[in-house]
Order: sequence, then structure tokens, then C-alpha cells
Amino acid sequence: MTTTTRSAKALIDQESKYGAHNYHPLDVVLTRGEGVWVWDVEGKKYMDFLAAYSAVNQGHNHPRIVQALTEQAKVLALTSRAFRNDKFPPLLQKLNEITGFDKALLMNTGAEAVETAIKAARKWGYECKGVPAGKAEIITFDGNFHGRTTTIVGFSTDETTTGGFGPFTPGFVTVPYGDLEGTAKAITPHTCAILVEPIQGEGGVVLPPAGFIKGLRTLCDQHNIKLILDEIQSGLGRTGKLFAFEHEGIRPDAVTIGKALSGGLYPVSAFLANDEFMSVFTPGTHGSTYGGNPLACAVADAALDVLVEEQLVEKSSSLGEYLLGRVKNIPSPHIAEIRGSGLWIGIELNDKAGGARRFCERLQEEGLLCKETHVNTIRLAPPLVITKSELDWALDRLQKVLCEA
Ligand code: IF1
Repeated sequence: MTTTTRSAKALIDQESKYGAHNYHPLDVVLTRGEGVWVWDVEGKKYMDFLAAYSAVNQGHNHPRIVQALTEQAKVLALTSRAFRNDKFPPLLQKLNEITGFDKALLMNTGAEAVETAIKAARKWGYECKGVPAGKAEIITFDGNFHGRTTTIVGFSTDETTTGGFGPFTPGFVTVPYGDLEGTAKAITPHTCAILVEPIQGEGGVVLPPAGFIKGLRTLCDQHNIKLILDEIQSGLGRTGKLFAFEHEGIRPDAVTIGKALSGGLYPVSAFLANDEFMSVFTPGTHGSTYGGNPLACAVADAALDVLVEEQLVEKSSSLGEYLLGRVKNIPSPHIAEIRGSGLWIGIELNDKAGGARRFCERLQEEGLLCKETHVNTIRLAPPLVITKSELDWALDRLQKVLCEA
């Protein structure tokens, strides 16, 4: 099959002319991916150090996941939940066995899983906790990112994410991230849940003070509140544990997962909870056309097998320690702070550095694709299949660029 390669500029112009300008991507036009590597339309090879915001933990186009996708696509892709299918039940059991949560509700995007969590929390509040109808409150935190629906952006504290999209859904109380005392003060008899990322990705790989998540667990136990962790980005191995909450030795009442649940091959997300919490959903109270479809389930099943059989959680832990150690030794005058857990690092630059974007553009010239966040942070999040020698390749380029003027 002949493929007509178009120049990057022609494709960028075409995208600009016919596409909404809701992103400011690097001017690199990718056409192929394999493992940690991607190639642009001009044949230049790059290492992907963003992994599609942790959706490609298993590496680009992992052959086992591609095979599962292509084989299932040939036999049955979508039934809707009006009927049953043979791929959904085994995935549900696999999620239970791997995560320890009794039940899963399958959705498609991360935002849908978070919306599912919000609905579950409110319904539980009314039906089980006795919160007066319409009065349920959910505590969220400054710097959060949970998706782009109007309800979710309504409790974002980032003006770019919220500006111009009101009016917003009521019932959310925002507290400074990491502020346990402030959280305790925000609790009322109407509080039904606390919704939090154990590590804030978009916030710039921001880790809360040690003991914060554990402290939230205690507050929730004391006040009969559901602790819901958004592990859509921090989960499935990214921080060196299957779930980031494991670093704090606690278990939440529910989590949301997505992204790497499909290894980047198909949108699959889920709300995971125990029987009592999940029982708020009765027939007809929630759903989705594509949620739990056989194609999504076949892909997610394979993606989870890859995560477990290739020991990606353990790799993230050991190579993450190595990466953090090497980054902390980069003698750059631009670095203000380095934060991280597993193969997930935020390099905060000082104000004089002139913003992280220009460093990402220089790294692109060196063949390393990173993404800035919140002006001054370079986010490092390679696929978890990365090898030590590939990490060294990336670190050499990071050091070179970060030590330039
Ligand atoms: C964009 C950010 C990252 C997430 C967490 C839910 C969702 C996300 C913790 C929603 C999605 C993506 C969305 C994408 C860029 C990226 C992102 F920059 F937006 F904030 F990763 F940090 N919870 N994050 O990280 O999942 O509905 O997108 O499947 O919107 O620009 P989704």
C-alpha cells in the first residue's frame, strides 16, 4: 500500500484550518509509534517522554494489545449493554483480582469515570448517609484536574480550564491540596465524599505532604464520608505501585482509572468500588453506549495482562528511583525543584528560566518529546516499558538542554 507522506507544514496548516484550536501542541507531526519511540512524517525518530499523559504505559502499539484489538474487531465490537457479551464478565473479574475492589463500572473517558464517581457519591449520600435531597457536598482540592466536563471544570481552580464555561454545578467545596486541617474544617453533615488525586499530574506532578492521603482516610472514617481517589493518571504503575494510594498504606472506598487501562489503544475507563458503594447503581440509573463494549474489554484485558506479566509496576519503581536520582544530579541553574514518584517526575524551573516550553522545544530538537505544564514545569512520564539504556539516552539529552543558558 502506498502511503502519501505529506509535509509536516502542510499537515499543520490543514489542522489549523479545519480543527478547533483547543491545544498548543509542539510542531511535531507523528505518524508511527513503537515502544518508547515515535517517528514524525519526515522520518525523524523521537523518544516519547509523555506517554500520552500516562495512557501509553505499556509502550506505543504494544503487539499483544494490538492483536487483541484487531482480533476482537473482526468478530464483535459493540453490543450496547441492552444485551450481554462474552468479553465483559472476564474483564470485570480480572479487575477485581488485580485491584481488590468488588465491582467495576466501565465507561470510556476518564471524565466519564469521574462523573460516575460524583453520581455514586451523591446517591450514596442521599440513600445511605441521609444527606437531605439536593444538599450533597464533595470536597475537592486546589490544583486538581479531573477532566473537562462542565461539572468537573466547575470545581477546577485553573482559570484557563474554567473561564467562560459557567454556570457550574453546585455542591463542591475546594480546599488547599495537602491541607488536612482545612479539609477537616470543610466537612459538614452534608459531606458525602472527598475526591482527590493522590499525586496531581496537571498541577505539575505535585505530591501532597506525607500522611495527607492517610489523614483523609481517617477523616472519612470519622465522619462516614467516601474517600474517592482519581488514579486515572497516577494509577496502573505510573508511581511505582499499582495504585499511588499504596504508598500511604491505605485503601480508598473507590478509585477511577482510565488511560493505561487500555494501553493507549482504545478509550476505556472505570469506576471501581466495593459492593455497598456500587449498589447505589440500579438498572437504568447510569450507563453509556460504549461502556463495557467487547472491543474495549478485549483491549483492557490484554493491557492488564501486559502490565502484570511484564512487571511494569516493579520496573516503574526501580527505574523511577534511578531516573529521580539522575535528574537530581543535573547541575542546571534553571532547576528550582524536582518532584516525583516512580517513572513520573516534574522538573520545576525557576522564574528566570523563561518557562518550560522553550526547554521542551529544545528537547524536541534533541529527539526527546516532553510536555510543559503550568508554565514552569517539565513533566517526565515515559512508557513504563522503557529500558535503562533508553533512560540514559534521554537523561543525556535532558542534561544537555537543561545545562544550556
Ligand atoms: C486534556 C491534563 C493530564 C486526568 C485525571 C481525569 C482525567 C485526566 C487525573 C480525564 C486527563 C488528560 C486530559 C488531557 C491532557 C491530560 C492532562 F493536562 F489535562 F491535565 F494528564 F494531566 N483525571 N488528563 O489526568 O480523563 O476524560 O481526558 O480521558 O484534557 O488536555 P479524560
